[in-house]
Formats: sequence, C-alpha cells, structure tokens
Amino acid sequence: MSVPSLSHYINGERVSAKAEHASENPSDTRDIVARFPDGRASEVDAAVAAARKAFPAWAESSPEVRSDFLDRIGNIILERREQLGRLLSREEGKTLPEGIGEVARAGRIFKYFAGEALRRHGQNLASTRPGVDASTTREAVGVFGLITPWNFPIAIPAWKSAPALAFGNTVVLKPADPTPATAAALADIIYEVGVPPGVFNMVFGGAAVGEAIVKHPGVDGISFTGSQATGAKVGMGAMARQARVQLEMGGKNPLVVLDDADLDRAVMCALDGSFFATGQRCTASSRLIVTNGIHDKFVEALAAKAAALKVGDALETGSQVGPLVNQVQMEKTLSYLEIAGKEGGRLLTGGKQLKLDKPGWYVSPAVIADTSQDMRVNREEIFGPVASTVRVKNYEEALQIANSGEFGLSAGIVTTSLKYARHFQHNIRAGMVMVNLPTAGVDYHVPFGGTRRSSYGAREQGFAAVEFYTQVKTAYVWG
Ligand code: UN1
Repeated sequence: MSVPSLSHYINGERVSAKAEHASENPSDTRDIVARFPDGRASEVDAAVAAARKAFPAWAESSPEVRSDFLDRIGNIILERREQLGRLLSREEGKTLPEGIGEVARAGRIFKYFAGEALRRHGQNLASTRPGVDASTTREAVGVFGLITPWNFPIAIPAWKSAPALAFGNTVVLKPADPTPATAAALADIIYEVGVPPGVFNMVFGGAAVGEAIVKHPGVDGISFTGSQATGAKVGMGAMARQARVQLEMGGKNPLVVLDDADLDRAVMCALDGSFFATGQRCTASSRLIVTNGIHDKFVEALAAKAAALKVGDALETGSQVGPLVNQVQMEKTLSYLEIAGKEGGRLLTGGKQLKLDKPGWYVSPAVIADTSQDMRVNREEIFGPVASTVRVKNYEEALQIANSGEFGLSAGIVTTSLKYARHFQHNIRAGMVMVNLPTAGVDYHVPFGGTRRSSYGAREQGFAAVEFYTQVKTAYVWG
C-alpha cells in the first residue's frame, strides 16, 4: 500500500510541501500511516491571511448556512465512523472501539454546534434610564488559532473548530505531530462539504508553527490543549499581545474510593479511568485514594483485573489496551515506574514493556500500591497506563489528599453515601466531579475544563463554548 503524503490546507487548497516527517502506527512501527510536512512561519502567514480574508463573509452569512455545513460535516463523520475510527486507532493506538467511539463523538459535536449556530445568545434588558433599551448580542471574534493534542486527534479538533465556525469565526488549526492523518481526514471532510476557502485552514508542524500562530497579530484568539509546560508558554505569548486564550492542560485526577463503595463499581471506575485509552487522557484517574476498610480488597481486585487486560494491537479484535503513542511516551511511562519504585511504591502488576509479535510501544497496565501524595508519581502527570493507590483513614483525609497538588481537572468518588458524595461534589477543587463514574469520559454538550494548573480561560464545549468563541456587544437605544 502506498503511503499518503499529506498537505497543508490553506485557502481551500491542498498546499504540498516536502514531507519531512512520518506518522507511524504505534501498534506496529513498520507500518507508516502517512508522510507529512513541517510547516514554516510563511505557511502560517498564508493561512492566517486566508482566514482573515474569509472572515467577514463567513461571520455575516446566515447562521443557517453555517448550521447546514456543520450538520453535513457531522453526518459524514458519523457515516464514516468505522473507516475513520480505523485510521485513528492505527495512527494513535487507542483500541478500535475507542477509536470509533471518538469519531462518533466528533460527529456529534459538529451536529450539536449545527444547532448552536442558530441559537441567539443575546439578552434584552431594561435600562435604568426611561425610554432606553439595553441589549447584548454576541458577535464573531475573528480568526482562531487552534492547537490540538494527539490523544484525541479528531474529537479535540472538532470541539474547538465546530464552535469557532458555528459562531462565524474562521480557523487555523495546528494538529499534533503524531496524528496528522486523522486531522487531515477531518480537513478533507470540511472541504468536501464545500466550506468556503479560507474558513478552515490547517498547517502541520511542531513548536515553531504553534509559536508562529500564537504570536501572529492576525490571530484573535487561541485555544490550546496539551501539556502544562507548553500551555504556560502559549498563555504568555497570547497575553503579550492581548489575544484571547483558553488553555486545557494536564490533570492528576483523584478517584476516591470509600469503605461503603460497591466494590465492582469502584474497580470498574478505576480500570476505565486509569487504563482505557492507555491512560493517555488528561482526565485519567491516576491517584486512587482508598479508605482503610476497603483498601486491601479493592487493591487486590483492581490488580487482578488490570493483569487480565489484554494489551495488544489497537486494530486487533479483543485488544483492551493499545500501545503508547510513541517511544517518547513509552519511555516516560517506564521512567515514572522506576521513580515510583525508588520512592517506595510497591508495584503490584504490570509496568513492563511488552514484546509482542510486532514492534510497538506496549506497556502492561501498572498498579502501584503504598504510595503517598508527596511522591512524584502522585504529583506529575504520567500520561500512561499507571495507577497508584494511596491508603487513607477516612473521607476527610481522602478529600484533603484529593485536593492536594497543582492540578484540578476531574475528580471522582465512589460511595453509596449521599452525604459524602454531596460533600465531595461541593468541596473538591476540580472543574469536573464524577460520582460513581470514572474521571474520564465526558459528554460533548456540557462544559469541560478544570481549575488551577489544569485550565485557563473560558470552559470548552456545550453552552460554555459560546463564551470563548464570541464577543459581547452591549447596545443602548433611545428612540
Ligand atoms: C474524556 O475524558 O472523555 O486531552 C475527554 C484530554 C481531554 C479530553 C478528555 N482534553 O484528554
């Protein structure tokens, strides 16, 4: 099979450039998914110029026009979910059911925002002055630079570009390096439905392209999902020129398991949150905080289930955990396992590089017991299939530990007690709280985001997206 060479999308055209990089299948690195170019600042300039030129007509188009485009994009994504899911899983390494599920989510996101495009988001208010009307309208902002990660290579580009486009903005997307083919498939669909040239542009590349977008005076807003370190730089760069900015960064999400929890439910939540998508989710449960009475039973049951998970080629039927996305992520995961060992953690299962019948970045799901909050494994985001457990006396101690650390994205509690569930919901310092549910796996029509070092700026998704992708105009009228 010939390997496709991907092109940037600028002004409705495929712009080819020397394909300097290859995207590899992490399940079998002999398989090259695509070759793709490394963008330059000049390509970012051209993409921003195209997006600026397209902006006025797109912003002024009937919301029905934008709604129809988004609906068609969503329908095509849903129709092709099998094929796109296969491409996603082949390129990113999550299992095929997870890949298809993510594609379906992307399709639904476009369809949701097809509806939102039509909704009026303004308010009418009585002025304090008689005879005066006060009202607000929400207007398109301009050009948005979208910088997206590899772990949700279609859902995150969808959940940033769909609201941007719905509300009349134009877009320059920089997809993540490891997953260019999945992003290119989305761009192809966007153009297939006839979106006008320049409305959606995509430039491949690494940090230099990201930086060029962030610094570009023609970019009005930036939405970023990725690591905390890069996010901090994106934020500084945007603020240096007062561009609006939204950052979604890491998590170190706690899952609290109380004595009164349903054991099976607790194990299911931990297993899903910690190991599905190979632990490569910013919402993954990585700190399992367990009270004394259930601790040993829970840890033993979790380790047994984790050991039984079938790690394998993402595209093979029966695989439950795919590989890490690349060698860098695999080595990072293994290095944290070593650190955990040195810090006194007790590895109960997994944590080994697996040599299957093909070259891939496989690591067996790891459960590390007897860890404490001050250990690096409980403070730094690993982004791999690693769960550590912390034993606590009671709910109060569990809450205090769950609230420790720099991040505050998602947090979960497994309990049958309404009192503790409710208290946790109100007192956990996190943007999302899950009761008897895994910390990962979110709906597409409700706000997404965290507190502290996890997020910055407006929430994403659902009705919250209107905040970021529009600007408010307040009108006073006397007459
Ligand atoms: C989910 O848990 O369903 O990058 C979504 C991430 C998040 C998305 C998680 N922004 O992992």
